[in-house]
Amino acid sequence: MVSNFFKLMLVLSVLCLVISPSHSAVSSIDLGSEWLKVAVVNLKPGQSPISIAINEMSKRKSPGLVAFQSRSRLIGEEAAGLVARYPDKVYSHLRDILGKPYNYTRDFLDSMYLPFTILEDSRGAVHFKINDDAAIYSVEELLAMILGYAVNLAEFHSKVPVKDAVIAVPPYFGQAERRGLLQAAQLAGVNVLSLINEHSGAALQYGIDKDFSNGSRHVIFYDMGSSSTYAALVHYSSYTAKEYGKTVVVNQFQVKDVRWDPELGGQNMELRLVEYFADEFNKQVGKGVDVRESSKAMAKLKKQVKRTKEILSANTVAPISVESLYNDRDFRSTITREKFEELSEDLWEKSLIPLKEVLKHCDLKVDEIFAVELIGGGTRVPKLQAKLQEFLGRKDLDKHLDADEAIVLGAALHAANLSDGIKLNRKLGMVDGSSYGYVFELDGPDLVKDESTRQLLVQRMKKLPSKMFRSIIHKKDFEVSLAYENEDLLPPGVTSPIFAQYIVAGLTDANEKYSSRNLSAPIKTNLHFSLSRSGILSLDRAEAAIEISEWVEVPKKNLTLENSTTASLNIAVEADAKNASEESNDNLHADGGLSNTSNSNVDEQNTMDVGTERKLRKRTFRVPLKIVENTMGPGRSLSKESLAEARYKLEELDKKDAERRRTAELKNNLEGYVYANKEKVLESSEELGQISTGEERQSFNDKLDEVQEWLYTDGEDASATEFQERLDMLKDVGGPMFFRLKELTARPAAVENARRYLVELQQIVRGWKTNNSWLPEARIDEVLSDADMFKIWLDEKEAEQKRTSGFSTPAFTSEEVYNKVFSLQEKVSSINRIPKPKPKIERPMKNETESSGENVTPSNSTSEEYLNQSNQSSKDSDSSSNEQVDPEPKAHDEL
Ligand SMILES: *[C@@H]1O[C@H](CO)[C@@H](O)[C@H](O)[C@H]1NC(C)=O
Ligand SMILES: *[C@@H]1O[C@H](CO)[C@@H](O)[C@H](O)[C@H]1NC(C)=O
Ligand SMILES: *[C@@H]1O[C@H](CO)[C@@H](O)[C@H](O)[C@H]1NC(C)=O
Ligand SMILES: *[C@@H]1O[C@H](CO)[C@@H](O)[C@H](O)[C@H]1NC(C)=O
Ligand SMILES: *[C@@H]1O[C@H](CO)[C@@H](O)[C@H](O)[C@H]1NC(C)=O
Ligand SMILES: *[C@@H]1O[C@H](CO)[C@@H](O)[C@H](O)[C@H]1NC(C)=O
Ligand SMILES: *[C@@H]1O[C@H](CO)[C@@H](O)[C@H](O)[C@H]1NC(C)=O
Ligand SMILES: *[C@@H]1O[C@H](CO)[C@@H](O)[C@H](O)[C@H]1NC(C)=O
Ligand SMILES: CC(=O)N[C@H]1CO[C@H](CO)[C@@H](O)[C@@H]1O
Repeated sequence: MVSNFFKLMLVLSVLCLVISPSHSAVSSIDLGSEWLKVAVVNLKPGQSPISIAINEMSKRKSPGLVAFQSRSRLIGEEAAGLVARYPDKVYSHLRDILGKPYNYTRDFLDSMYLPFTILEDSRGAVHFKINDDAAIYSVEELLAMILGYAVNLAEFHSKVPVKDAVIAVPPYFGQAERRGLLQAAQLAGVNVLSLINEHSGAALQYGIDKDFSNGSRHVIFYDMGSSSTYAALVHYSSYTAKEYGKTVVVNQFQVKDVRWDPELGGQNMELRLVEYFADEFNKQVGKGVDVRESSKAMAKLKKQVKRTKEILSANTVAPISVESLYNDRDFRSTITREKFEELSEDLWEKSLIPLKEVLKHCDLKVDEIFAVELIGGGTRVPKLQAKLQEFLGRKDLDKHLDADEAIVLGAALHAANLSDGIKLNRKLGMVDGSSYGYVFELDGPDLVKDESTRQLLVQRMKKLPSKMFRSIIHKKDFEVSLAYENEDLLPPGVTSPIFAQYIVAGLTDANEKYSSRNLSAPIKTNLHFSLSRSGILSLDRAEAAIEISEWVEVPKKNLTLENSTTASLNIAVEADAKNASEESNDNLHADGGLSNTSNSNVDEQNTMDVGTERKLRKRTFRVPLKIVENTMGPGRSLSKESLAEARYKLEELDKKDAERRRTAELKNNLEGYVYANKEKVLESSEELGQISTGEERQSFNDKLDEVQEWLYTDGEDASATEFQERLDMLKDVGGPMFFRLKELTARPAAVENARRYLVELQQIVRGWKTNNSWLPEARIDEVLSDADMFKIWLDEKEAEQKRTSGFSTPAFTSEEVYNKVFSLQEKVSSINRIPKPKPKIERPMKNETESSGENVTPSNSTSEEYLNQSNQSSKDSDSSSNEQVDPEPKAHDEL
């Protein structure tokens, strides 16, 4: 641990030197199924550039929980405190049920003893019914709250606004999960720079401080988290490149493969213990009692079992103890590590499978692997380590990374690399691949299904990001579905391989419109797909490509040029075609897109025209087609309306949270005021006697008592306004009294101060008169007269105060005195600032005139030059445009 920490510091200090300063902060979020970790890249001087954002309890990881309890929403640590008491109101494992069908989610939650009230939404996914206020929240909405919390932690930690983030996701996250997470982030107002697969985060953190120029290596990252396990094979290497004429070594890594078990993790072991202890408790109690019937009891048991499992990692026996587990009965027991390992017998073999698969598919032997780095909390279990050692035939396992934080720190590096404001000088190229292979399928009227209507679009591990392009020939509007390539390798819980459906519209129309033209090829439909950096596949654009042959009049060129002109015409057509595909509509409707291009090409070549001739020319038009997304099922994205509604709901909750915080603060203020002043009234009763009547004090004291009483009865759950009103009321009563008390000493002190200054002022003025003869007489007289008036005011007010009772409003205040002193001082210092006039330096007149003469000349000539120039340039452009006037007739398009 110590050495890990030291290493981390080392990396950070290296980064310190290489990140160029600027004022932005970006964050990374490792969203686990139980925990979330947040890192911040912040270039404030004096801070380490990449750091973990600790939460309000000073912890480096926060519970990924949202709770709704007595009309409040609580997130993170606040929610964690409620799990054992209100297991049905603290929502967890949201990451694992995002985009999943209802049935899967229900079974999953049941297996975890999570007693949430769930409903099936219109998509077939779940949403949650929150009992207290009958509100309903989607998984996306709850996740948005957690992501918002994460970004708040980042902002709180870095003290600057953080909007950009990279979010780490498990490799088996499918399309619905990735899209859903992006929507949740959008709802939370988080700008996701990219999602990153967890293994890439770890691989980045591993490689950032290493040099692979002496040899490439294969490293496997083995991660067992609380709900899933994966093994990723990563190849590190380096290449040399030229940079500013220098040869530099660039290190890089590529993810070769990743294999997973999405339903195997630390929590499976915990569940084995939970079942074991539940049985034992039932046996202890007898009488057919089943502790499983109480979700509260199960929540308590689960919480304690986590500790028991942790203890077993370092000990051979561990106790468990739960006070009042069920029906007021305590539960106490112990378990040996041996028993625990026996309970989880089948899990140990299972845990090796991802590792074995990744080796098999990459055709590598164990001894070709440089290191197998362990990350994730699950890898702390001794039996798992023993199994891995046995399989790998190694004595020592590689634990060079922080098992908890490697991913989030690596993701932060990625965020820094992607953000505009931050430059990482330490470079590490990263190539990750798609976790799944994808196909597209076409369907529609008159579409004969064959090998062309179902095609592989993305091969597994295809580089992220990528763009794909496919052409098909068809005459009518059709449907495109995107699906997982392999039905046996779907994301957990997903039942249908199809994850997106689109209708491509406008093709039928285009066919009708152009079929009468002299088509030189059948109308093609081009489909443009993209696989984003976040691993999301989508159909971005579709267009119909129409190739027409037509005769056009072109200017006859002189023979030697004819050949080249024709060639350039062809090039022009091609160029136009290419460009049209990159640009959108503008060019496509245009009658002129093509002719413009060809014209300008011809212009350059030829200025002498010898009449026109007819030529056969091929032209390609691209007509954009409309794409309507029509995805069905639980993976469907929230509609625009749902998003707007969700945003409104979240804003309302945020407002309520802010109000709750304000109320707590105002209550605290009121309590503080009552305590402090009750004490004051007691302690300074003598002084108070000088400035207040006994009646006044009694009345204030009574009011304090009254409010105190109220605070612990009706005021317990009062509103912010009620607290504020009472504080204002108390201040109205107590304020003048305490003010008089303060003035009792402050006023004489102020007067003394003022009189001392008035004496000092006389000295200053005397000094001016003798030493600073240049100071204007009038200003000095003004100060003196102000000082006299001030003195008279002081005398008058002091006399008035003597006549005034200490119990009533004072004749004057210390503040008034200080203000008058300040304004006098202000005047004095403004006189002090009047500079001594500089003795005039006598310059011979001749030289002065000479230099001013020099000045005039250039300014005169410059303006002349400028005029000349602009004249000339306008002439130039005239003549050139004359030359450019080209008699060649434009080709007419009758589109
Ligand atoms: C979900 O489960 C219910 C009963 O548990 C069953 O009737 C229904 O067919 C299931 N739906 C799907 C899509 O599997
Ligand atoms: C590369 O290897 C050589 C010899 O094995 C060693 O001297 C050198 O320090 C190494 N360089 C790096 C960057 O590791
Ligand atoms: C950083 O950005 C560069 C340039 O876009 C890219 O080549 C490289 O793979 C990125 N590396 C990481 C770790 O994101
Ligand atoms: C149609 O195109 C062909 C070549 O593709 C050409 O031979 C023919 O003359 C064209 N017909 C018309 C009417 O333009
Ligand atoms: C064709 O153009 C070239 C170059 O512009 C010129 O030298 C030549 O005289 C021209 N020939 C005729 C027949 O006009
Ligand atoms: C046109 O150029 C091609 C080769 O580019 C040549 O074979 C052909 O003879 C040329 N035709 C004329 C008319 O110059
Ligand atoms: C495409 O158009 C852009 C300007 O819009 C131009 O700079 C570029 O050269 C064109 N590309 C081709 C291949 O003609
Ligand atoms: C420019 O020079 C002429 C005499 O040469 C003078 O009359 C005129 O005022 C000058 N203009 C400026 C702007 O100095
Ligand atoms: C008296 C004086 O400073 N004369 C200077 C006037 O300017 C010329 C050149 O500009 C100098 O050479 C003289 O010394």
